[in-house]
Amino acid sequence: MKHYYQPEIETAPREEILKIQNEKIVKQVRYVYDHVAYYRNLMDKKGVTPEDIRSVDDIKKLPFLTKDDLREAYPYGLLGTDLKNCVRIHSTSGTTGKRVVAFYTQKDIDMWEECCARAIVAAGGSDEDVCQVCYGYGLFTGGSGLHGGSHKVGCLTLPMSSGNTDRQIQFMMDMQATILCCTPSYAAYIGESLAERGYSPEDNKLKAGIFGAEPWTEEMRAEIEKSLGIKAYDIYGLTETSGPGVAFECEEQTGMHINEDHFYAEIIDPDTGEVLPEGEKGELVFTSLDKEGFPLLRYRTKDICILSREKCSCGRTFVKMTKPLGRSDDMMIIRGVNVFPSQIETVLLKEGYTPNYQIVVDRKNNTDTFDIYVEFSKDMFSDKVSDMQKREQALKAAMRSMLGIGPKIHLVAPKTIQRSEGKAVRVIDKRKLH
Ligand code: DLL
Repeated sequence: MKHYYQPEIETAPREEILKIQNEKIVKQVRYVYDHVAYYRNLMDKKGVTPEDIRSVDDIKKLPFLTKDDLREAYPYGLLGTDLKNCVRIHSTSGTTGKRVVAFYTQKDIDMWEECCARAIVAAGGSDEDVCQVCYGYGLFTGGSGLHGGSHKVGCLTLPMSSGNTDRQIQFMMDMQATILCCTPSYAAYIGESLAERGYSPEDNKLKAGIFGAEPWTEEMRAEIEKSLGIKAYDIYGLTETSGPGVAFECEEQTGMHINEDHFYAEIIDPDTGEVLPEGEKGELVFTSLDKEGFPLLRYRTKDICILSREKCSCGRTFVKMTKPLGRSDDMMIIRGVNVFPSQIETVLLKEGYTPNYQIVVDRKNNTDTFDIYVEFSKDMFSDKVSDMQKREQALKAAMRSMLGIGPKIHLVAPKTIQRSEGKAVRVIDKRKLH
């Protein structure tokens, strides 16, 4: 038996979804033009009027918004309604200049929470479930978003926020949590901590996890599923569009369905801005179709992915996006070679290492240095130096064959790399500080 939170829309025929999108975009562009002077100026400069937008096919005529626009318009320049109609803000971390502040009306919050409720139900959630939310609460959108979704589904909600792993485990066991929501790196840490306390995966009542907010590989999924004894589902979103729940995974676990009745997705060539045909890899761009407080049109996410409309066995008809395959600003260029952190994670986990690693890039004597620190597991340890050196050489060779360049590998003792309770810091690029 299949479960949906809003079956009429989640499984609607494509023509019906398109009809809803076409109706919404006409209204939304008019709304933004009338309420957001910053965007009106961009449209005027491009010579586009609201009358030019008659369907989603016309979206490509609209100007893009980027993080630079958000910075320039900070804090109120992209607000879509009077502040008195807004009931909340959320914000991303970062230094003041880079901070993104998004505004929400009550209608925006309801829509966002419904999107998260769809994700929870797609992961098998219902009012029978106990949903432990250990994304951070506060300015970060993760805690509030999944919390609101959990309420809508009717789960018993454990509003844990992030951190204090002992307490997380105590509540997980005592309250018999069945669904876990947090970043994948924190899920891996919880799995590790449970094992350390002598629990096996069967000892918890968890059945599913809803993990996102940072990149994670299929190898990491397998590791988490094993250590917690659950199915691990991906969830995607960003503060600029609302937060988690813009897209979510179903039982097929082959990409995330985008909530297309609220968000219109395009893939563009990040260099030219041209819209790419379906199936091609490029930068994801979102147009929110019905937001009031912070109604961004054609927002460039910098996330690189591929869209697919292939029929999904779950019955949902929403387009699917792959996991972000990196961000256009996440890619490192080391000695001229493009390197994505996800490639490194894939090699480490395939070679039997734990997901506890850190990548350090620096520049010395005009040459890039490239170091990977990774913990060896207890059973890998040998007190013979030559054994450990052999391991480092083998891992370096595996990296070289994946990346095209060989990093210096440092095998470090278990527990020496700092664990993350929210988004993990995987890369330290010291070159940027110069
Ligand atoms: O991370 C919202 C969120 C909270 C999503 C909880 C999922 C779960 P921001 O802090 O604004 O919002 O960061 C947004 O995080 O542009 C992606 O680069 C990255 N990201 C989010 N979800 C995923 C994911 C939240 N599932 C930025 N996989 C986005 C990979 C993700 N990257």
